[in-house]
Amino acid sequence: MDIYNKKVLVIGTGLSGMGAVKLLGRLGSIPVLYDENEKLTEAEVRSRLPEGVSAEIFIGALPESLREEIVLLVPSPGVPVDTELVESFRRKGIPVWGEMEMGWRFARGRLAAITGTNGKTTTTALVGQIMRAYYKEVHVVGNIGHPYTAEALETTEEGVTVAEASSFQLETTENFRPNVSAILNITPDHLDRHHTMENYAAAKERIALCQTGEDVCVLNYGDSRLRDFAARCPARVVFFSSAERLRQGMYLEGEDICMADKNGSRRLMNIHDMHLVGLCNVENVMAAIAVSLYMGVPMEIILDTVRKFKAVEHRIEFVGTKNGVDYYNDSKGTNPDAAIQGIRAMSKPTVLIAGGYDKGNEYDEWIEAFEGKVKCLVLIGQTAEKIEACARKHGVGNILRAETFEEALLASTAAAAGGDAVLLSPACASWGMFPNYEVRGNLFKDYVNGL
Ligand code: UMA
Repeated sequence: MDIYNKKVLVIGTGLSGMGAVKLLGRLGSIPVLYDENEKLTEAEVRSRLPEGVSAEIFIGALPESLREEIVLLVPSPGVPVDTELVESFRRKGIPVWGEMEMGWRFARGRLAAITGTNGKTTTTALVGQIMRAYYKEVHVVGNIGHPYTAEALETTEEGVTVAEASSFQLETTENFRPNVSAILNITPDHLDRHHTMENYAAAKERIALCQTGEDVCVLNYGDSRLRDFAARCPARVVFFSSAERLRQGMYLEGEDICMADKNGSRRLMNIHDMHLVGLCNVENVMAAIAVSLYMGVPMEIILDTVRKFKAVEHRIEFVGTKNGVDYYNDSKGTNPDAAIQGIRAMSKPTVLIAGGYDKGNEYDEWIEAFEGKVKCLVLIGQTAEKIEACARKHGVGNILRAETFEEALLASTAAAAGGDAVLLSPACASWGMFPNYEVRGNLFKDYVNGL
């Protein structure tokens, strides 16, 4: 497709939109940047344009006349693709390529792409670190916070790229074909955007849809949906399992991570030889080992890097002990399933700060996972009422509601005594109160460090 000197519409002026504009500018096409947020100003958006790139900018409304000139649409991940705007272009046969498709089309070298409801950032960061221990040129991109589009033209045939792909980014792929893909797990999340579990799972499966028998897809054997997908998956499937011994693949036996292949099975490492904690992280590590192996890294380098790797920020991150109370930042617990891992990792009576943006999730399973550990639940945001009703139904009695995040922090400290833990693990996205979960987590850490 020829986009040289042609107008390409980029929707959204956040990280991903700016990455797309950078790529389009360097490819010689004419980026048209559009954002629906009327509070933005053209001057503010212009000040964030990548260096040396110019773009036409429209805020709030898109002129009808312009629509005829657009040859390609690049929506940011946060932009739903079932809207009238996107549909109107689709009806005219205009391709809709999101960040993953655009990045992949213009990148070179080999690609490992990782998705899943939970654990994808940790796994991507770990695979990135493993690649860096072996290869000279490594790019880590995508949902992890560095748009693939911004990096695509820096890649060479010798390089390797590791991409964290969200369901939002996979919804807008067409020919996207990683050499090695991984789907870690699929549990309910983002149902406000995808509407049904089937749509959400279908978006995730798109990571492997254009792969062939020359490629590898790493799947979680413990996830029945993914086990079913294996039969339809066009790539060679490699399973990992934390629950049962596999005849082929990676599995956990007692406290050992093992691998079985045509040469038999062998123990790779003990789970206590790594810094990551929790069964979810054992699964992330098994997936990372499999992905890295099929990306060509020798096993001893993989295991050496796994042993050195520390947890990523905002994921069950220990912040410090203040007045005998342990504070943990799990701001990345943005859905009930992720937050279950957060509360499961606590061993002391816990004051839990939760609530936020309503993605249409149900909270029963998460609240059942409290198992009497939560001595006080401090709720914030849009979901506070829904969570409170659900928690009371499950017999959680001590619930406080806070209007602001600051109020919630002060209330959590007041509710905790020496020997307790305070955990920020919201089970909800931060949107509406914060731009992203990093800002939420950093505010929590600043508060704790200032105590
Ligand atoms: N906008 C519109 N119309 C809409 C929706 C948004 O114009 O209907 C505009 C907003 O006004 C805003 C811009 O789009 O100006 C924001 O775009 P965005 O929401 O796609 O955010 P970006 O800053 O571009 O960041 C995106 C990802 N964000 C989302 O998926 C919501 C980032 O993932 C990602 O790191 C980045 O691209 C680079 O790839 C964040 C995330 O929360 C971490 N991801 C979700 C998750 O992990 O659960 C999927």
